Amino acid sequence: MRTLVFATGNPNKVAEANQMLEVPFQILSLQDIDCTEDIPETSATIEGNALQKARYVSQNYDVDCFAEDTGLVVDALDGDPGVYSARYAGPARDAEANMNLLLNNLKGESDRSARFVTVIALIIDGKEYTFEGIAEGTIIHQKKGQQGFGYDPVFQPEGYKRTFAQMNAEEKNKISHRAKAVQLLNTFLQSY
Ligand code: ITT
Repeated sequence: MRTLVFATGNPNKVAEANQMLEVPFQILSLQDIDCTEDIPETSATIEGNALQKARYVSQNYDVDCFAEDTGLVVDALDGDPGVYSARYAGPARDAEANMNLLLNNLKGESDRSARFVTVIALIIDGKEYTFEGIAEGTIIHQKKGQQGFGYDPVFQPEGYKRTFAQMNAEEKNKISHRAKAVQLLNTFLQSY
């Protein structure tokens, strides 16, 4: 079976991809190819970061691979935190601090519209492809729910009265930005 490296340091994402993808490829992690260094993520866009990670692994390890980047784009904040979502409140990548800063910056703001954007960049047989998944929603005024991770407690997806953090993984994965991008990758690879 052909192999495809998922360029993420997060083993949970590899497991999730293995579950969600129904493709004739074995998905390998960075650990599987002995890539342990920090991969640069210095682009100014979500798509740019996904491509940067995939190119790094493709060029340095000579493998077919894909990488993903996700950001929360808030209209009233001119698209922030966007590509800087993980480190919005500082280098500690602290989810609570990130949400507190976001709620603070939106104080008194009536436009609460936002979206999660995931871009997957795939490099296979030397060619590049990107797949984008978007979940539209609003930023509520207080955190609600215990499930999920990151900004889930403050993000209420369109058409729902609950946040992502008030949904179980199965429910979130039917409508999430990441699930939509993975589904596009799935369809592409099935007919590759
Ligand atoms: P890698 O290990 O794969 O590099 P990362 O830690 O850089 O992942 P992401 O690019 O996946 O993180 O996400 C950037 C930020 O967006 C980070 O703060 C996450 O907590 C948050 N985030 C990503 N997906 C999310 C989701 O489904 N729900 C809530 N927050 C999310």
